[in-house]
Amino acid sequence: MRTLHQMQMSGNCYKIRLASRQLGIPLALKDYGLHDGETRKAPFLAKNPNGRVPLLELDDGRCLPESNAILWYLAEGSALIPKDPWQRAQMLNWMFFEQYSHEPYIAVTRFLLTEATPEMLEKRRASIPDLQARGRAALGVMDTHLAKQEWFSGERYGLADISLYGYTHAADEGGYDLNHYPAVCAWLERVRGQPGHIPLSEHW
Ligand SMILES: N[C@@H](CCC(=O)N[C@@H](CS)C(=O)NCC(=O)O)C(=O)O
Repeated sequence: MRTLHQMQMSGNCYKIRLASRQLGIPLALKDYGLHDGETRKAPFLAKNPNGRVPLLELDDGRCLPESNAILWYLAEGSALIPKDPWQRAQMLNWMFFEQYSHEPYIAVTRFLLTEATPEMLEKRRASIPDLQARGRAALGVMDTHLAKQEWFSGERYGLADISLYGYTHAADEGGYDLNHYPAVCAWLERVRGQPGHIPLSEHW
């Protein structure tokens, strides 16, 4: 069985657990602690020189890092990826947006405010207002899009929704007030209502 190297509280890892559950793809989970440094030691670096989870390890030993690449690999050929080339490109557009304009702010503020050690928090405390301003800008972009359309690409739920849900649903933990983004709130409810949806806390 394929193994997901993961941290339970990571939104990037949650994306993979959620998609694999909805795709009916079983995965073995290998857990790492947020602060144990295991992903920066030789055995893990041999699998992913970038030292980060999620990492998908196939039965033949091949390893794939990067949450959105793993999502793409697992969902290939499924209804989570639109068939239409324009909609597929839109899906990628939002998945790149997630990695460049959203996750570095929303995930990082959540990490600093809920998971960082006191030393880490002290070191980065001054950067939090700027990170939050950028995170709010990302939520605003999402809200504008979702006021016009139900899902991020095409007429149905897909990978871009899973990718953006990973950290958006927990944005309040990073100090964001989601009530300012009504279309985002309505979309979060629609995502939660999808068959096979699991919460971030669910482990198996
Ligand atoms: N762009 C990567 C980000 C991966 C990432 O930042 N992973 C964090 C957990 S969310 C991690 O492994 N942190 C441990 C470390 O950096 O040592 C992805 O989407 O998978």
